[in-house]
Amino acid sequence: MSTTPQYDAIIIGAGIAGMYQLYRLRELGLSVRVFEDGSDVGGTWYWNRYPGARFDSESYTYGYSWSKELLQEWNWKEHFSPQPDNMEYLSFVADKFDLRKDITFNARVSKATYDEAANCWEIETEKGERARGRFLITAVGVLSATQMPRIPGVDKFKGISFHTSRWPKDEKGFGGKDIGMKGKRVGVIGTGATGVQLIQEAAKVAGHLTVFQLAPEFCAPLRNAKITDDEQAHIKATYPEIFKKCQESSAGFLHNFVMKSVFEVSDEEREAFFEYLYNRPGFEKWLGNFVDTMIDPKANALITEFMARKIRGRVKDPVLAEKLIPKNHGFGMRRVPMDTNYYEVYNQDNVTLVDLRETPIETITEKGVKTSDKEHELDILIYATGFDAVTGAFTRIDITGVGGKKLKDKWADGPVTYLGMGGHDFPNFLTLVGPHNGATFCNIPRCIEQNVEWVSDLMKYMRDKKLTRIEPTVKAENEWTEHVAESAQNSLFTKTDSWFMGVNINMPEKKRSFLLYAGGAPAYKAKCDEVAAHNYEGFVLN
Ligand code: NA7
Repeated sequence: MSTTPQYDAIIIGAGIAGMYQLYRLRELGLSVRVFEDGSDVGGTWYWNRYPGARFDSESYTYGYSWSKELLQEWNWKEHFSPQPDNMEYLSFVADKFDLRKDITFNARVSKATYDEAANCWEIETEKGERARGRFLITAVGVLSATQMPRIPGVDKFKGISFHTSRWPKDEKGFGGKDIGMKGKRVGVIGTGATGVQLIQEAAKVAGHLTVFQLAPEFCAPLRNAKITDDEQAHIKATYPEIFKKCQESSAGFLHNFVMKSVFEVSDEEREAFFEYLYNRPGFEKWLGNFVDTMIDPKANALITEFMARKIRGRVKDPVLAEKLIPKNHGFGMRRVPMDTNYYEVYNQDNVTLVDLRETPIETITEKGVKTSDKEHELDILIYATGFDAVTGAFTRIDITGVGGKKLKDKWADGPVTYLGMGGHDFPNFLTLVGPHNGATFCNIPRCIEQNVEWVSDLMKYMRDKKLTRIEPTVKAENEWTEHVAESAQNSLFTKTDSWFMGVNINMPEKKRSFLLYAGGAPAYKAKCDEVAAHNYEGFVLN
């Protein structure tokens, strides 16, 4: 008899999604085991401990909404909470709901195989631990598969060096370790949302900071602030309204697009509104703008020109300013990094921008970075080079479905999914925040809750009806996959290369296809609810 432990459900990942899914399934009385690569809960906030890491979502829209007690007990300290506080919050949740007892830590799942005869999944960790579960629920995150650059010599550098998502832990607290940047020659490769957050902190302490920039992003001011006692009381008193507003917005934020064209207002009104947005906190200047700025290239050109002007106003050296202004995409067509004095760091004497389009990196050396013109000697070299986004966390696990079919092969030309929740030939396999899922373009915890609740309702439905197997039909997944592509065609996201489109300079083999869902969170939820109301239409259940 097999000694492999058997559960009703196995969850991969103990981040925000995995933690809540565990809680909900346990409430249903199911036996659940979570396997987590890290040594604690927290997912994104466990791994990304670099200085400057923080929410770009308003903190009080980011926390879990499902426990009134938790909402009242937890005090967010800042409007855009920093990583150590976020990790502390998730640890507090894990303690409060006693989640850790059902989680195996330091357990990276390397293999998951569907056993047709037994109608269950068997997972195996890198260390060889095995477990079986009727359902396999992935909570592996959208940006968790760390991607190092494909540059010769990455293992040559003799100084301190790592990827931002592998920043060492501060053993005493919830944040990252002080790696001693003070006074040192620090290099950062990558200027995405992560690089921007790190650069603005490193510039405060480094003896000299060298930023290696391939292509700039359009950054916009975060405008963070401490939460006052009065604000705290107001937040706690108005949580239902906050979450209602998020639920009604297109991407789960407090912001919603202005549903009129930028061309319906005068030049003066438009300029005043852009200026107003620029001075507002968070993503409002992106997601609270005129709706056509994200759809119509002419409308987008107006906000793009405004943002470029702002950069020119913030960077003293006009030549440098031009290097920091994206020329290959408009504002908001890629993920907008939120900044706090990012552009101003380039006015400091201790900061140098190396434009890799002019002087490409040839190799990493023992001493630093060799570009086409010189060797930049460094003490510390940080890779802020991003992730194998959205699909990477799946394809790095050897996932095998019916008849030996591999998920990696199924997604070779881009993901094919039903509701971003799984696909044909992979029964009882449910992908929280998977590719094509509404939660991928969302204030993520808001949509994670929708995903988890939908899966939990499904589990209850199947148990009540004594059903044990669920699998999407080919028709349903093809229709959804087409719908995902169509929803993106109306937006400007598809008109530029970004991780939204599966484009990664370090992964030329990855096919260009839209990995997210651009139809909006309310439409996604409505579709999921409709599917459930029609006895999980599009799935075969037995
Ligand atoms: P991103 O947004 O993917 O940014 C990665 C950055 O690293 C980006 O500037 C890349 O330039 C750069 N990069 C990648 N490979 C190289 C090489 N080989 N050489 C030089 N520069 C390179 O990742 P982040 O971690 O910043 O952010 C990910 C998400 O996390 C973010 O959107 C938030 O939602 C949170 P490129 O863009 O290819 O020109």
